[in-house]
Amino acid sequence: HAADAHRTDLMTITRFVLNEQSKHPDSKGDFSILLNNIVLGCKFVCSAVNKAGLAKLIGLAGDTNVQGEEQKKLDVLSNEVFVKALISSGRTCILVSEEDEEATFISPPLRGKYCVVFDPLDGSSNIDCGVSIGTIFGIYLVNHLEATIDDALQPGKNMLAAGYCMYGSSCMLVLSTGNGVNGFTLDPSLGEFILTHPDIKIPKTGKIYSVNEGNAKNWDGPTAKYIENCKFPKDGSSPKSLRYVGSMVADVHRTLLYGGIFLYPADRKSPNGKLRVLYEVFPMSFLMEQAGGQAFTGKIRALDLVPKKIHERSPIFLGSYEDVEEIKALYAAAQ
Ligand code: AHM
Ligand code: MG
Repeated sequence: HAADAHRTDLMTITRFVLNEQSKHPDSKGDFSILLNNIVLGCKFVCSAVNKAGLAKLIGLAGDTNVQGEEQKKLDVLSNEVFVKALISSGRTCILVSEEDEEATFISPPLRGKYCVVFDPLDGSSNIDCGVSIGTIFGIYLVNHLEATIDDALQPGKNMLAAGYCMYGSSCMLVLSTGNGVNGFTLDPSLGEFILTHPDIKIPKTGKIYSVNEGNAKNWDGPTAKYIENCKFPKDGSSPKSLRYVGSMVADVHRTLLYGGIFLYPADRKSPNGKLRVLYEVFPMSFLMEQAGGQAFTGKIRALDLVPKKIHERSPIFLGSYEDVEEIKALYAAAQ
């Protein structure tokens, strides 16, 4: 009968977050309002991504529309939708987007207490071939009135919530408000995200590693050794499988559900790796820890990083607890 309840007693993401918030007696619903606006942005991007192939076919993308203005690229369009939805929520004070060089400070009367860091459309090189892409976001609380850039440069462990939305064969939003990880699937006929993956826990170890091996010639010793062990295990276990989409959201989502490890290490050409601390490394690390996994930079726990610049990068190793332990041991031994 549990399955039946599932089908008729729909736990939407809004209801879920309101439930969680009712546990905090002083909550005034600000977080739910903020989240609703993020959800709106995700629904918009989902619909735009689904139409992207069609739009191309009938000659819309990159073309001029009836007003004579050029059609916006999907990542630019997504960013505008998120920025406007977030500002209009009246609950934000600082926005940091991968698409905007500078942070946006919101002034009264629309100023609120949340700082939101986000990548509106990550993995954009995958748009034109229809491979999964996603949105990543993190939320901080700012407790004082005059927000400064330092309020966006907090360590990841201070995040109040983090999540991503994956635009794949289905549209899925994965969220943590610091109390475990839950996954919601968009029911397109209802336009609602429904709880389908309650309390996600990542397996302790996994059989998959996920990395861009094309960079191998520039890797450092511990990364190279770890990948060598994945392929030629010394302890008699079976080799791991390699899966790499090249969309962080898709690669991390699979890692979260199936277990294993995702790596974007440093290499000689990019000593800080590729991925951005604020809106890629931190939210994904937060989710991993909340699901029982780990996230490591090659030096420290990823969530302990204190970024100095909003678009800073860091190497990242995240996934199943035991798999990340192994790479930590290799880096410790190389010290
Ligand atoms: P983007 O922000 O330009 O889309 O780049 C970020 C993406 C991540 O989604 C993905 O993990 C990574 O870049 C893949 O990089 P690479 O092509 O170097 O393997
Ligand atoms: Mg990105």
